[in-house]
Amino acid sequence: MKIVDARVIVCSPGRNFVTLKLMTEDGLHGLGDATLNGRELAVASYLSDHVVPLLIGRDARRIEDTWQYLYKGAYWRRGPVTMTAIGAVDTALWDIAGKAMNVPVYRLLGGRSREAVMVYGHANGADLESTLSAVEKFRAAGYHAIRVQCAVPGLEGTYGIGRGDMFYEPATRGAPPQSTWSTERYLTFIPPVFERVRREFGPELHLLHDVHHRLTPIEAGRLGRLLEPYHLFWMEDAVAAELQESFRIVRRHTTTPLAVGEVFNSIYDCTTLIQEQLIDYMRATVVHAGGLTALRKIANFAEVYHVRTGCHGATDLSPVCMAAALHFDLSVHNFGLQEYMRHTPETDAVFPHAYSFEGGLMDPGEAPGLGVDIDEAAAGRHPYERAYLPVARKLDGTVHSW
Ligand code: CS2
Ligand code: MG
Repeated sequence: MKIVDARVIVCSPGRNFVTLKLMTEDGLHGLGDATLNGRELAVASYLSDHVVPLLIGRDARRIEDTWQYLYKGAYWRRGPVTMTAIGAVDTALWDIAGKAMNVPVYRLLGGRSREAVMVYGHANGADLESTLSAVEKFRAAGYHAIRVQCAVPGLEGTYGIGRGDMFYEPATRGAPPQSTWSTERYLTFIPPVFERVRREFGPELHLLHDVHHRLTPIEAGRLGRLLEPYHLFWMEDAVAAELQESFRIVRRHTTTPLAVGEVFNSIYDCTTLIQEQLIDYMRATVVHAGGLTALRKIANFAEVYHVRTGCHGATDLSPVCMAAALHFDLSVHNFGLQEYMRHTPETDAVFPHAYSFEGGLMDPGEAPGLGVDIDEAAAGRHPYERAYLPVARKLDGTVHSW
């Protein structure tokens, strides 16, 4: 089953997406998400200029071999651009394999390990009252798990706070916006927010919080300890994890469960974190960690060390990645929780899909392959527009950690 053609489709239905479409001689096609927020065209070029010429004529059934060929054969290993491109090819090949065998991808991955996939929604607010009403909206919509973010008074543009009702988009078109940051104000402000949320909503709801890599290890240990009475499901990205050993310090100081990894693109980014059981949830995802082939290996390795999965699922991961994540989540034994930021109606129209949400749970559906397609005519009506994530500066102007 030879690959005979490939297209890299860049579109912007509300935000930018890069999609790889592989076509086989049998008339099948497979899709892979290749979106790297704020650096989209680098991946598009990596694919069209360097990878697609290697794919034409290859057997689409050789998923593992193609992964190894692109990873080990390139000499230059790892990195977000490379791994996103490999992830796109790998995802498209799993999609083709499912269609060729007329089964949904989760069946190829070992079948259902659970009835459905629990997801968490994003309750954001510009102040405490609007944050509480956002939590209520998600609770009423059936979510069992809710991430709570609240703008810190006196700081301009706290990252992670949405614009619009039940919708959140991290990037902004044009030049990178700036936000301000103060660890002192943040650490004073956040614990009482959770105290209030627990008081209003009771003990059952799973609550999560994303620190967006803003703290040092000892500050993160302090925040984790302050949040212990409100028993979070997880505290996310408390510290940037290039230095995996940092998490030893965080772990020593708190029993709040820790999640990290949305920026990871390789198993080598998390070997210490996993083997030393320094984290509870691994957030690497299909698109940025090299596809289903690579993510399954990370999950299987993590299973040995009591680490569960908690895939990143922001709006900058396209519905193609969302579908792949749901097939993965449904099948892998050590699944923990899946992030679900709802895409805009324009995005959903470009990417018709079989996955569905009901009562806080999602299911990838029974369509063969991933169960997601791209309407290329609709995509063509939304041309690419350069966009960036914000840059954070401390109150004295110093660039702050992401
Ligand atoms: C966030 C994202 O979803 C999350 O947990 O951290 O907003 C993330 O910052 C963006 O997806 C980055 O592209
Ligand atoms: Mg995050």
